[in-house]
Parts: sequence; structure tokens; C-alpha cells
Amino acid sequence: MYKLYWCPETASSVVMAALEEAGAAYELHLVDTRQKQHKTAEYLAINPCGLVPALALPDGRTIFESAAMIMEICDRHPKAHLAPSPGDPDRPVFYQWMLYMADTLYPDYRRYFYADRYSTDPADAPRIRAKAMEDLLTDWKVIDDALAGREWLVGGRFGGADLYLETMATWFEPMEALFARYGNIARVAGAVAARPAVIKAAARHRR
Ligand SMILES: N[C@@H](CCC(=O)N[C@@H](CS)C(=O)NCC(=O)O)C(=O)O
Repeated sequence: MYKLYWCPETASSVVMAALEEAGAAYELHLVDTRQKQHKTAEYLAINPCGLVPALALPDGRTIFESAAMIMEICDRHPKAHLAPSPGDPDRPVFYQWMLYMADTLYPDYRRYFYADRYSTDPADAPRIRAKAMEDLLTDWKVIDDALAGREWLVGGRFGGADLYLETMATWFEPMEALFARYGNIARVAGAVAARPAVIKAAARHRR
């Protein structure tokens, strides 16, 4: 049994969706960031970064980093076909998109949402936020271009990378502006959002 440390309106929604898609048994443990529960000594022992989510694996080990969780869930549940197997020619493409989203999109979203943390002078925050938005548009273009003529991000079939894409698309403010600009992102995110696993995770993650 997995244990997902989660909070509404955070990336734990995509991990929950991946667990649902995999048909995995899991329990939820709320870490309310509004109550600063992600900064308690108890939670820092689970995720020393003080961020949500964290995932306890069935063997008892706990990991942080949402992309790592999704990749691990994909591999542990091969019958769900959420990622190309190691050795498959599409496997490196799966790594590429998962890491691109984790290393490029996610940090730019953090810069956008937590702009005040990126300077010693709070007066800089609006400019930091504006630049982060500019960078997010560039980031998304790379994915939108790659999706031209493709149904899904990796290997012609739905998978964990599409789940990650959809969640990150929902963080864009306003989401409709992203979809109006990038039709391929809108198409894939729309198809992912209609999946029962994603509907369930999204409903649970609403405030
Ligand atoms: N790289 C981390 C980022 C996690 C992250 O930024 N989580 C946000 C919520 S989506 C959070 O915990 N924010 C609270 C904070 O920064 O204080 C991951 O992918 O798990």
C-alpha cells in the first residue's frame, strides 16, 4: 500500500491520478500547507525539502519529487502501460519530457507563484513574476510544437507524461489563455482531464 502525502491545489493531484491509473492501493495523508504543516519537524523528516507531495512506497521507503513518483509508479505497474519499458526506443523520450517538465516548467511556475522568494527586495516580485510568465510561454511552446501531429507526448499512447502535462497546464493563469495560444496543449490536456482517474484526483484536490 502506498501513502501519499497530499494537499489540495498541489502536485499531489498528479501523483494521485497516476496511482488511480495504475490501479494501485493507496492511502492519503493530508499535509495542509495553509497551516504550514509542510514545515513541521515531523513532515521534514519525510520530505526534507518541506514541499508537497511525498510518497511512501509499499516497501516503506519514502520519496520526494513528483516526477520521480510518477516514473516509479509507471514502472511498478507495467500492466497499466503508463510508460515505455526500459529498452523501448521511446523510453528516453519519456525521461526527456518528465525531466523537462520537472526541471523547466515546474521551477518557472514556482518563480511565478512564489516571486517574493526570488529576491531580497520584495519590490522586485512583480517583475520576477512577469518574467516567469514570459518564460512559461516559451516553455509551453516547446511542448506544443512537439505535439503537432501526435496524439500523446510519448510513444503514441497515453501515459504518465501526459498526466504531468495536464496538471501543469491547469496551473497556468488563466488556463484558457494557455489553451487559446497552444492548441495541441489544449487538445491533450482536455483528453487527459476527461479520464476518470484525473477527474477523481482533481475533485479531491479542490479547496
Ligand atoms: N520539485 C518538487 C516541487 C514541489 C512543490 O513545489 N510543491 C509545492 C506545491 S505544488 C509546495 O509544496 N509549495 C509550498 C511551499 O513552497 O512552501 C516536486 O516536484 O515535488
